[in-house]
Amino acid sequence: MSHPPIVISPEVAQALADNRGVVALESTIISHGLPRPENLRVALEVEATVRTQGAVPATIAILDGTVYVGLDGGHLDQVANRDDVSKVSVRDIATIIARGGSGATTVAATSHLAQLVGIEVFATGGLGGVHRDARQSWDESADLTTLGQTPITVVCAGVKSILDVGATLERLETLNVGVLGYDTMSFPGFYLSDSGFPVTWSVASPEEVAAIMSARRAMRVSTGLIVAYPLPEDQQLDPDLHDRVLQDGMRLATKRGVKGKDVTPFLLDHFHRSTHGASLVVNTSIILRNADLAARIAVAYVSSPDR
Ligand code: PSU
Ligand code: MN
Repeated sequence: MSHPPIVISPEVAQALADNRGVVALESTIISHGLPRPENLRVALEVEATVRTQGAVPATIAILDGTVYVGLDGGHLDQVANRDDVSKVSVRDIATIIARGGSGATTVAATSHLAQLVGIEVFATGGLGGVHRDARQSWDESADLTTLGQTPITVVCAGVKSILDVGATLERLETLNVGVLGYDTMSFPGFYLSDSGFPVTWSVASPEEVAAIMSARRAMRVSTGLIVAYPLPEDQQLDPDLHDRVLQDGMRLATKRGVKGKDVTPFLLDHFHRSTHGASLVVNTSIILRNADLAARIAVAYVSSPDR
């Protein structure tokens, strides 16, 4: 290959060298999770939010065979608007690189690449998990198994209600993935503030998360740590609307034979259409809030005395 497969932007490289807070950001959310043109707008706003808290954003994607950690405006525009950007999980990374292809990284692939270059905090919207029909389909996101072997702290609003939340939490326990509720004892349900499932541990400050990260490192606990950050109740999607749209979406997915990695993007798109944009507003607030908290955690972590 004539070019190095990983290019870290000068800003991100400098921040890592100087021990400043860096927050990894995924790109599947941009290419497959949000509609155009809001996707690019949100991607830029998320980066700005991270900067406001004194950290450096590192959005990760693969463009024409090169992994970029830290995207410039042109790169972000390509991820948002090119039609040949595929959804890339860990198992796809090497194939896309070798073929000179382009791909947007999921939570799994972003976590893998982030820890590879030494980034320890990551913000996203929602994780993948165990699908509701998993007993038949065996559909479980590689986000879970990857977090089971990747030391990274992921700030998210739980997993989407399109998934089996209880089964997902059980799998996270089996995989030794840490779960902390941030200012809550309930695991959030993405569009909804409360999934109805409790968490074991709750934290209330970035410093507390940073202390747990340091202790994990000292004890060689090398799995992921989820910081589950719910939307305030007055910002969540109307629960009745949510339940209706979810039922419809799942019926439609079955009827159209949507399978595998297309299921999540299909249901997200269905939500955005059927709620006439209401789910998009909620989705955007979730991502921005998570980016804000992740940046504060990244800054607290690099400043913590026992690191
Ligand atoms: N949840 C969201 N928005 C998303 C995704 C999940 O609210 O865009 C994306 C993330 O990139 C996540 C992926 O890692 O979907 C999970 O897909 P799958 O279920 O195919 O593993
Ligand atoms: Mn799947």
